[in-house]
Amino acid sequence: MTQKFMGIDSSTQSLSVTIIEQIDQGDKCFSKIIYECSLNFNEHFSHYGIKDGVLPDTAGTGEALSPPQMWVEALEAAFHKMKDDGVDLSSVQCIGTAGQQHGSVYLNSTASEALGGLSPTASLVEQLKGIYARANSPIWMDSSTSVECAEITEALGGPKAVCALTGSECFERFTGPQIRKFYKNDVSAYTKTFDICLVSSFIPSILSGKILPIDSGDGAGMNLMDITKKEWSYDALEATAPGLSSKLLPITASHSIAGTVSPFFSKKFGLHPDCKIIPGTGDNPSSLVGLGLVKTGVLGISLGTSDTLFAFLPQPVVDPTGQSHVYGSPTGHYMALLCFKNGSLAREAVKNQFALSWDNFSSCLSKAVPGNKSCIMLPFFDTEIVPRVLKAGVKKYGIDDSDAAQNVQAVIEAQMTSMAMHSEWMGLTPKQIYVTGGASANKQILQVMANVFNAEVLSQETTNASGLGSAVRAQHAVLKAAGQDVSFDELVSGYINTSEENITRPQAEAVAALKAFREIYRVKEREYLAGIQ
Ligand code: XUL
Repeated sequence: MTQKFMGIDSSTQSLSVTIIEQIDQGDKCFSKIIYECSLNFNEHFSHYGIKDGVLPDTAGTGEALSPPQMWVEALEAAFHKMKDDGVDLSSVQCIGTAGQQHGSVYLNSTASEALGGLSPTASLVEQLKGIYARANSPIWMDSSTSVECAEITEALGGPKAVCALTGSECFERFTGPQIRKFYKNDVSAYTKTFDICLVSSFIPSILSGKILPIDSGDGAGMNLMDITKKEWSYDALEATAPGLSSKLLPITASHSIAGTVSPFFSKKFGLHPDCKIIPGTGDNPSSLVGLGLVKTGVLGISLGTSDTLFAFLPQPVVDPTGQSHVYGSPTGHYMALLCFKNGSLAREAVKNQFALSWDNFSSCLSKAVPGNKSCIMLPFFDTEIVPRVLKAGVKKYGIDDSDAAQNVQAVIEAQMTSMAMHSEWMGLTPKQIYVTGGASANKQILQVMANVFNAEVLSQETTNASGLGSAVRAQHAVLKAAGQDVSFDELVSGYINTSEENITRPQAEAVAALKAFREIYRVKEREYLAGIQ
């Protein structure tokens, strides 16, 4: 017997779908990816005026907004694409979703009815255009809420208190400070807001035709959830904006079943009316599952629009440096995460500056002498989250601006070194790192990673662990509801390719050179940060 499960990942620059098939053979079952597709926002939805999924920050205030209607249009377009590609959606048992973290969608009093009454004869975009109390959604790239972060921090008793309560200090992109800014700047629109969703709860709300709760994985990225109780913290809600508790549904567990697919999707695209929907989670918690990090011992790195470094935690452990976050893991446990904003866009900036192809970019790295003769780039092409840099500006030490190879090497060595350096507090010396995200297909980048971390690096057949993780979460929820006690560990074990040719091993000489490089980088970064205080 075969069953299918779908994962949808609504990320910054694209919306992607992953379908897995479970094949039962006697008392054993195994699963594999049978379909993937991705719709890039620049390519398909530039009519929203976005670049790389985000509206231009014309005022230069550090705001990063995206139109929620673009995500709606992308969702329907993905179903049209699956239909055109001949995917049989009738055997999909359950859909799991993931979204870029922290981004919020503000719905008015008409949203519930509009979602519940969607007609298959009209488009989603047409039918949902009136449901917003705020036209554009703040997303994780936003750095405009320092004032609100300070206000919430003070009300809650200081940075350490906020971190102990919510799992993170107040960060500009987190949803709580964003809600506070919205309330302060447009109290009338805030008052008209009936429901606040995260991107990760908005997408499954459309699929199920009813507003669904936020899960504890992504809820932890708001500075609003009590991290140990996995419930809203009323102190944090009060410190953020009046009446906020009435705009949020209670937090839910990621592995519950939240509903079934709405008639819009079953009638229009042939999904079975009993196809289940589970609560959405953040793209990083979803990647944790997709990469198989359901127990300690291995580190995960995602090289996407943001670069993130994460690890499974059985219990919440707070970062003494205040730079990392504790989020919920979809397994019911926790994860530690560091987020670097200058990920793929910084790599692309260097590639574009020297008009390189990705092949040229890689060959620059393959010829590089590790440590770049101590030439250093601090790659703050945009503002940065770790370390906190609120004004963009690339700083170069000893780098020749006309030397493409030196710049390529400098940006990659800086990114990997920064990740290793800022995760030292975790005290992990991983033997293996599992990687995902678009740039995880680049072997030369993985070689630098292996050398900087002195660890083996393994990738997957898919570069979208978040979509895969959501499909696996859907599978787990259905098996659990049917009384089959299959562990996440069993479900995820087959997706990492452990064959010899997929392992990028550290090279002893390069490891030593990059260890020395890390100390020089540490000094330069400290000096730079001291200079911008
Ligand atoms: C994590 C974060 C980013 C977004 C990108 O805290 O801000 O990784 O989730 O999608």
